[in-house]
Amino acid sequence: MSNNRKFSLQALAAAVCIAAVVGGLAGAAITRGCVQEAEVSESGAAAAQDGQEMSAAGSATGGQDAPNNQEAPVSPVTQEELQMLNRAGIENMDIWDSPVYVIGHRSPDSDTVCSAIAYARLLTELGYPAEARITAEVNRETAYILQDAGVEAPPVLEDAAGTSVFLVDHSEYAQAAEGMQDAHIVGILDHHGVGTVATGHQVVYEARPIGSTATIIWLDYMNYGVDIDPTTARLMLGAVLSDTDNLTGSTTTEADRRAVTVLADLAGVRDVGAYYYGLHAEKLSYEGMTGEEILFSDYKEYEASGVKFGIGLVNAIDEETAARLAGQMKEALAANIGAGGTDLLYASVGIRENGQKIDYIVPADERSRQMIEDAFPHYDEYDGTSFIFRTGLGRKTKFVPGLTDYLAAHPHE
Ligand SMILES: [Mn+2]
Repeated sequence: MSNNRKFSLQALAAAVCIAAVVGGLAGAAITRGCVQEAEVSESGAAAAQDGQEMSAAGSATGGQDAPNNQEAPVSPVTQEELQMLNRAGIENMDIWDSPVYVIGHRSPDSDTVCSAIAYARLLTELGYPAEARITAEVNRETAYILQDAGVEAPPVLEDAAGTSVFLVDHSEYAQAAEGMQDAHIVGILDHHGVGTVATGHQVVYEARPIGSTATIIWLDYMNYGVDIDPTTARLMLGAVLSDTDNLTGSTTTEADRRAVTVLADLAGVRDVGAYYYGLHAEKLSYEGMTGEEILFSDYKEYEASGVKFGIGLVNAIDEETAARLAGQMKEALAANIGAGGTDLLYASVGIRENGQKIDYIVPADERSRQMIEDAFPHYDEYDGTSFIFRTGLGRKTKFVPGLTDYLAAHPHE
């Protein structure tokens, strides 16, 4: 009895969480409360008890006007019902064309590719035929994850125009597949800032400030009541570990940590550390690649206050390697500034030493260089090629938000 009650209260708390997520901005604060309630069952139960007292008082007051309301209290939402309600929540997805192509961003990384595969499978299981697509060939790390799981890389979608697409891991036209402006977007699943993609029709739109898109998909599998097969679990595990740098990245949350534990178990991966080492070693190996290939291996473009800027992300094992990679990309940066309309262009080489993140920011030209001087004057060193930030300048957490704020405060004439 008490077990049942605790369970249904958690389901209720989860239902409120979903409502909060659907509620969008206003939901953000509530969601945080929900997670706490769901995690700490005792205080969760206490909080829910308060809720019951409140609703009891509410129905008593309402009862004076409508006596019938005193009878038959509304029963709590069960887990099965919650899953049914979540499924109902995507019923109006406005699909023109089947299958729906689930696709991530340009310069596909492991989260973008594996999330596309995992979410296409989820949609298909839910009765909406979907297929994963990618914008370009997968990188070495992703190829390793796919091969390890025995999965083929999805086909490249050359032109998204006229197709029904579900975006994962981005919501920015500048980062999206060719032709996306003329595609029919049915949904977005993301863990970045809200981008430029806009629709007039209703869409599935789910975003959370957490470590990886794959973690959101893991939550969705549970929310919709769909089992995760071992192969899909292995892909999602690789995606979470990659995007969170083995759960050490600044955007990592308890949700990501729990996802890794559960997905590793489902995938039969006993040594998560060894699995991460395998894919990480592959990622850090830029052997045989040109400066240009390295620069664009994890490259993203942004637009803020009418200024278009691009940042290529690279990881190095130590500072010596970072300086070497920076030098290797310098020429490619200079050759590519202005290509595709970029006003500013950078490479960002990250090193993680003793739990400390160091970033080498390599500007493509004088304007890009001056912008770092202006927007991030707190850099520790400039070695003639790179600005060195010894407390880190993460692309998603500091670099892009900082540059966006600076550009908004200093509109160029
Ligand atoms: Mn991601």
